[in-house]
Amino acid sequence: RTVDPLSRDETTFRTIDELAKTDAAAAKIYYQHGQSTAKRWGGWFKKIGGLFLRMLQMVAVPLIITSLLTGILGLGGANGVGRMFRRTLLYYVCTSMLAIITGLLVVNIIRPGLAGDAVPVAPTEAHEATSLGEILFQQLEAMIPSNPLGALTEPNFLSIIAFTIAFGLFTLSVGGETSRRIEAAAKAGFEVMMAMTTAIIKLAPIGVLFLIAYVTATQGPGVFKSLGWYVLAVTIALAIHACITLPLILKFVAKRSPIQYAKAMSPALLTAFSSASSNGTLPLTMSSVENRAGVSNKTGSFVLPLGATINMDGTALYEAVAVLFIAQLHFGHNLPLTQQIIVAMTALLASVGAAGIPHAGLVMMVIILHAVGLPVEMQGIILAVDRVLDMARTSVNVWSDSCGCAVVERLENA
Ligand code: DAS
Repeated sequence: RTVDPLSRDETTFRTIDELAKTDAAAAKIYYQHGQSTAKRWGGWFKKIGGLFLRMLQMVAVPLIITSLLTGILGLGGANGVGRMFRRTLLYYVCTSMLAIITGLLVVNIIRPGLAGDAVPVAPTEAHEATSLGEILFQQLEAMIPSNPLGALTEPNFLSIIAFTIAFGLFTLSVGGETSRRIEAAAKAGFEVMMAMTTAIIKLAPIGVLFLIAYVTATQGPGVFKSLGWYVLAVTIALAIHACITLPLILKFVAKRSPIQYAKAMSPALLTAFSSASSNGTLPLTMSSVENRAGVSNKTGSFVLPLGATINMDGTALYEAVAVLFIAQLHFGHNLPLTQQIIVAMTALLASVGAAGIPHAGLVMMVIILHAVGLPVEMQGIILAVDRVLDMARTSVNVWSDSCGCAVVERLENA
């Protein structure tokens, strides 16, 4: 034993188990000693890895605003915000909420954050937060910024997303030159923000290295076992949504054969998987939906561009699962139901605000972690597996947009 602070004269030990108990105590002290070293180093890992997360936070707000405005103002050319818009929006909200509920069910059943033997960072007792009504009202209040510019500096993401949507819709209602000017500015801004975000994402491997080192140093290697369960939970939830929920909607609402429709959309779905970018896949999604799935140009050119920006079932589901996983890791227990409702509502808005570019869901994760009071560094652990999950959730995003075309077309012609 190199460090044996409890060593005493051997003769004092009367039985083996007393020796074992002493060994265990010595080992425990050694482990804690090791832990405190790891914690000290972990501090530096956290600081350096945290720089990468701060850069993600830096682009989140301008990316949300330009992406949302570009998506909404893109409707300007189409037939405005009439009945088709309302039906399209209803489909988006319903399918995104179904995706989030599926994600929450799976992550509450599998409980990936508790599956490994990771050391919780801040073990606390599960406690019910304030009443459901208060929670819901707080969320509603958060979406009406008393000072929109102030919301930018907090940042209060829910307010920013809600205000940007309102600004976009009112810009559409004003129309004319004003609308065209703002749309041009939004598009230009979005291009710049995409370039900046892509450049930052290139630093991800370095950020991942330090953040994984931090999480491992502070929570022990058991955290990787949890990570495996997390990937499984996201994959199962995405599969349920893409292979059960959406096909049921296709079959019973759009009256289309899910298998035929999926075959028709396969070029777009495969491209979405490999590129992890809804925006990048959009031209192919539009041509597949029109030329292979037989949806009219009028519907496709309305539902898809907007959907690529604000309808992201895969991302919404992923945000809900990831945040609950982080909470399980952090607190050592599941979030209470009222907090899970905050996660659900924030995940919906975060998926609306997420841009259709690689790792957009990761950038938006910061919002929900803020909303439920979790430290942003905890996000570090899921950075390592974000790329492969991004490919899967982007395919689900595009698959949901494609199904949306069939549903809206059916409702418009019913
Ligand atoms: N990659 C995003 C997309 O293109 C989705 C995400 O990052 O969550 O849809």
